[in-house]
Amino acid sequence: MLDLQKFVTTKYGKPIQECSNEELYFALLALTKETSSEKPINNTKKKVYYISAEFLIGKLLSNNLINLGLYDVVKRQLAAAGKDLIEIEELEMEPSLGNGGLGRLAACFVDSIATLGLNGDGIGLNYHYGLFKQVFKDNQQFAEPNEWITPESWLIHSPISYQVPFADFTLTSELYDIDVPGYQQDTKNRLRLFDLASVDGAAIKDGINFDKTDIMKNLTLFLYPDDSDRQGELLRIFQQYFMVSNAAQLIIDEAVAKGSYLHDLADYAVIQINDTHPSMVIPEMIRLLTERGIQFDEAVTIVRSMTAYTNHTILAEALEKWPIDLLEDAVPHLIPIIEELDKRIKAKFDNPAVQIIDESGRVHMAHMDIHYGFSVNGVAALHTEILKSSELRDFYDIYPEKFNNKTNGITFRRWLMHINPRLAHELDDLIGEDYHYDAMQLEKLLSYQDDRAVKIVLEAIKDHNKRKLKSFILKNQGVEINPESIFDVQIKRIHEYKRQQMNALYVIYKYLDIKAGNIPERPITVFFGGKAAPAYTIAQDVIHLILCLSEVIANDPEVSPYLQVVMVENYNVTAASFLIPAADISEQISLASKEASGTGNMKFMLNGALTLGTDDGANVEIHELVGDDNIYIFGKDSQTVIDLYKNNEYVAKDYYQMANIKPLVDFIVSDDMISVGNKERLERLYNELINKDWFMTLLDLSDYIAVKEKMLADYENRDEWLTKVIVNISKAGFFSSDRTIAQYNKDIWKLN
Ligand code: CJB
Repeated sequence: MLDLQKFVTTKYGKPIQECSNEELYFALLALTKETSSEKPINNTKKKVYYISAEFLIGKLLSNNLINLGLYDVVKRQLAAAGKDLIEIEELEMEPSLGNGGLGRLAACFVDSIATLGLNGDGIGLNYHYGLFKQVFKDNQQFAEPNEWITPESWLIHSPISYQVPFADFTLTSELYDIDVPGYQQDTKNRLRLFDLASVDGAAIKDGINFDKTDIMKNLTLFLYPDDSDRQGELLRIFQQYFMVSNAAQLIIDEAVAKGSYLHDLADYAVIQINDTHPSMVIPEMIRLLTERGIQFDEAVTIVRSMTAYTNHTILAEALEKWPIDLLEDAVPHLIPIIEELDKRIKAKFDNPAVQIIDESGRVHMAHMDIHYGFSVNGVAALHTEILKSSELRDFYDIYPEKFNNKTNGITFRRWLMHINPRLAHELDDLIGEDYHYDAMQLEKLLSYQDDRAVKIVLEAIKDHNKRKLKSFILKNQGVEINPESIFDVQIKRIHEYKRQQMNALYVIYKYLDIKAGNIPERPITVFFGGKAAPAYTIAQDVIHLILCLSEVIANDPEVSPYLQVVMVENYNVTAASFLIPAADISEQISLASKEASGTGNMKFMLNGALTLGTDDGANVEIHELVGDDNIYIFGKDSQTVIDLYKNNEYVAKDYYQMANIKPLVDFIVSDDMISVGNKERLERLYNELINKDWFMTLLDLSDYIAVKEKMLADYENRDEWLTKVIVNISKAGFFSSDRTIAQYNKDIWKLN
């Protein structure tokens, strides 16, 4: 049994009571690293390499303590000495290695791979300033470098290093590992982050602008550096190639060390390509194999039998397509390989839609992945069906056997046990701990759906979590919120297809309704959180709209007691861990067909919030699991939307002219708004909505308002609402990432 007092005294020569929280944080970091360093690395023959530009791992202390079985004892021993683990954990910097769902999914997956005892590492880059830190000023978003790496951290410097060739120079990599101990597992895996020793933060000028030409200094500074110019595009190619060349060299070395003679490489390794950022691993692996004496044809066969591709979006802009001349400037040695791969496809298929290099000389990474990998998967049932029937239809016709669905999932260690310990303990008491290992056991909770006592406890837990969120917001932003209000939460990357602007139009509706004298039964707090890509102007405008609305409402004494809008600054995993357990309403309102899956929707459901959403992504599966009575669905379905696009039939102005909609949209450019905002931004957004509205906000707005009003009314029937909450928690087991990973392994990786 752990004796934390002894550990701390040995380290600092004084007892826990006399240590600062900072000292205790570093003691716990050391203890956790030591404990996981004692675990052997999983070294079974075949291994999966999950290559991803993003790993949004969040703070690791509690998560690792939970997985190592130390959380409760550490918490107890600290408490006995008058110290609070939650306060200590605040001192940990959150790694800034991801942007959104894609990166968070990768983090959940490495946790689940380790937890299932499978041999698999994540491979990515060690971005020093990661995704930018978001700061609000003048009701606008500003981007600052996010300095998260401290001298002592989870990173373990490895002796592994590779040479990575580019057109004009060769770079020498460094490797940093982060241990990934699975939940109650004897072995561990690792997250492996490649870096360059010479990277230098001094290259940054103001905000997140930096000299894009000096690759030695900037290569791993930022995740998704601005690529609106040629130099920026080149930098992204440099980053992606650096990531996959290191990965491919590591994969070969590890396989050879275990006895592979390369012809049998696929018996030792399988690569999961997470979206198209890592796609260059295909030509790079072919290059390395041929360099090692394998014939080109055989190299292609080997690579095809060991690479699988996951598609995470149907938005064309998010699929990498690099002009061949740009690739030539960065990685000329890959060009003959890519051209040969393309030539073979052109010889076989007379269809422009499936070519790797298109007529304008762009290399379609997804197409290369599909032709030269053995598996293509979507991330929710609806998404995979859309890939097969429309987006990737021509590929599906050629390779039906390659297509499969893997509905996303989330790790319950973080998204239940860590962020909502009271709920987890209540579940332990009610249904036992089997669900820790088999999430489907949560269904046992269904038998309590009419249990008054359980409902009272659930309500008290929600109330507690609302108060915790209140302190978090007060501390971070100096804003007071009302814990007695209904918490309505939309947290995700800011993007037009996710339709934060529709939620903002609801807020305007509610504001005007209250002004007209209709006082809500209970106050409502609408939370938004999310970053907008610095080059995505309309997304910045949406943030501006939300921040202006927040100010207008806060300044209006007629409305502010009943309605508040909070835009959480620098939304990240830590903020999510406070927002999700406190939420009553989970906003999942993307335009149907556009959200590949969503994973926030799963986290909210597990923590007892009810979904207000479209039949999109994994919402469809949530809907099926909980039934019509336990979810609030609105809006046009995906087929209708797909047809509207196909026939070019949607005209935003027709909706704008409607009597209930026009005043809401017009409010965006009202004097009230312009007095606190930036006229140009507000007018641009207004014009975008009435003239274009590519993601059909106005199409679903009336229905959205009606269903949200119904939801707010239903909230007042506490007994029925809590029944719905119980049903949602009970049915969340399907969304465990342990289930998802077990399916990847059974159908794709075939490890063990
Ligand atoms: N996704 O976060 C991103 N970034 C991208 O560039 C493309 C997709 C998200 O991936 C998640 C994990 O699969 C999905 O749940 C989500 O719908 C998708 O937007």
